[in-house]
Amino acid sequence: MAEAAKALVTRRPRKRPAWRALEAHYKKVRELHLRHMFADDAQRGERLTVEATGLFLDYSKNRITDETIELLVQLAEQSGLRDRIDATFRGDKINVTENRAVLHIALRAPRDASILVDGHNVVPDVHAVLDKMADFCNRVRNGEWKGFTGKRIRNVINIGIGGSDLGPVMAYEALRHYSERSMTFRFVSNVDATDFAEAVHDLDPAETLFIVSSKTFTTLETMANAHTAREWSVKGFGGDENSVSKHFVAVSTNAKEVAKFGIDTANMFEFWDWVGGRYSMDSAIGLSTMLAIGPDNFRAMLDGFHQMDEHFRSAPFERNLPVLMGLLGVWYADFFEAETVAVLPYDQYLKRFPAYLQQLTMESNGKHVTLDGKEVTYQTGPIYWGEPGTNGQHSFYQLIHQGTKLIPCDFIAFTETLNPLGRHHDMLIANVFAQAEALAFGKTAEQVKAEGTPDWLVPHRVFEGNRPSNMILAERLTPETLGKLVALYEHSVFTQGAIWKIDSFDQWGVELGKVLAQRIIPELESAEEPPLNHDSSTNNLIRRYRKASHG
Ligand code: G6Q
Repeated sequence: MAEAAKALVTRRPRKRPAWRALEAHYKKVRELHLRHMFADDAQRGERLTVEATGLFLDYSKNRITDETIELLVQLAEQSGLRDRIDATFRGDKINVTENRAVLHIALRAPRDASILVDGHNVVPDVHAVLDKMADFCNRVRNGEWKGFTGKRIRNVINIGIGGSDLGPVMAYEALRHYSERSMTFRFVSNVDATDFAEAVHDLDPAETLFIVSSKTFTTLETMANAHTAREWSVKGFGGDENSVSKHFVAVSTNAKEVAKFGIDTANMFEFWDWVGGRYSMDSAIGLSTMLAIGPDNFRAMLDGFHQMDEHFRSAPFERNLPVLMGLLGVWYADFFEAETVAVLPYDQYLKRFPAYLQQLTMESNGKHVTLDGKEVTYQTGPIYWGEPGTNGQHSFYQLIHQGTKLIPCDFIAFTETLNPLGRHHDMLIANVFAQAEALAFGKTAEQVKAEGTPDWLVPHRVFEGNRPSNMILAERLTPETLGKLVALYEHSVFTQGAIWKIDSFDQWGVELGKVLAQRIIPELESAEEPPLNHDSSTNNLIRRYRKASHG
């Protein structure tokens, strides 16, 4: 990088010339209404669109002008985004606080690619695990892998939490259409025993396989559930511990702990410390996904991820889907001061997609200091939330249309349905288009009056409009499309992290949660009244619980 460019990158984000220019530019744009921007520019709805890898993004209903995009792209350049992308794909340790490379892109690299971590090409390792997973999945799916009593496996339960749960759950739901319908897939994450109890209540241990998914294999919730599962399973075989090897497999980076738990490491599927939990659904953590949809569909999903990786790496910023979406997010978070983003998939199969994105976006960019440890002076990651349409329309959309908060929306829809029944799909798509239109253009007092509304009611029925949204359209929800969609958001999060100069790949807030409860558990369980040294509220709550549960 040229010296001058380097000097800009080292500046604090708000001191970059493009950020300053955007501050001035914002003052003009905030006064503009989408209604007028569209009226003044007949081509806007066609011009402000990008299509790549089969995903079409219409970003014309955003509160932007051509100049906004130019300035945002300059901001990306002045933030060193190009270098950050190259550093990531090169395997540099860009996760500085954990001194780790960030290489989920290697999980979907083709066999002949070479990506080095400390001089070692990790791509053959990735494919060796994928091949092992495929072989295992084929054997379970065709009945060759039998349970301890010789019955075939009909039920699969993934035990994991956070990144070891949300991706598998989301992908299973999203790709259910492609799943092996003769098998049942369930997911246990919560340490609340209800989660486990409900998951197994109607299952036969002889037909049930548990996948214990944990990068560290030390996570409290997962280990508690895994031990409970082992007791439940072994009991089903009259206490015969030899059954474990037929009914438990592990996905982890920690072979030692896996062996200690009693799972043969031959039945362990490996991944690596350069895969972050929330970026791991396409690693061995996706074993339940592969069991459900089969190895070929899983590889198609990886191919979708890879296509988006290549687009992100090579497309110019102004035509780059993840970069554009990331920059628009920065525009709303830092200039309009929007606190949240709603993700609204108009596809029932994507019902867990917003929950999945919550972790991806908020765990990655919920940070308050820069890479060099300085307090940020601007907003970082917004709150992501959402529900599938059209359901949300009958509840919280009210606030998006007429509330006092600005909520940029990402609509996601498919031109073809996987379940063509009558006119359902046309009705669904009519709704998503209508919502984006209504949010942008609203309804003026004149229009409301012209409908014969009495004067006193007019203000209540006015829609201000000027509510921004993106529309992401794809042809069909396939494994490949899902891979592209997830990678789109992964790289959009990355883009924002680069602008905000934060470490999008650590999660100290989550680590904190992992240790906090450890101190209180013995205080709840000890037979003797324990000395308590918390604050008076926590002490009181502990005493109250002890009294109630110890009788
Ligand atoms: C993800 C987070 C977190 C993690 C879980 C489970 O990025 O680090 O959600 O995935 O805490 O951790 P284990 O896989 O180690 O059990």
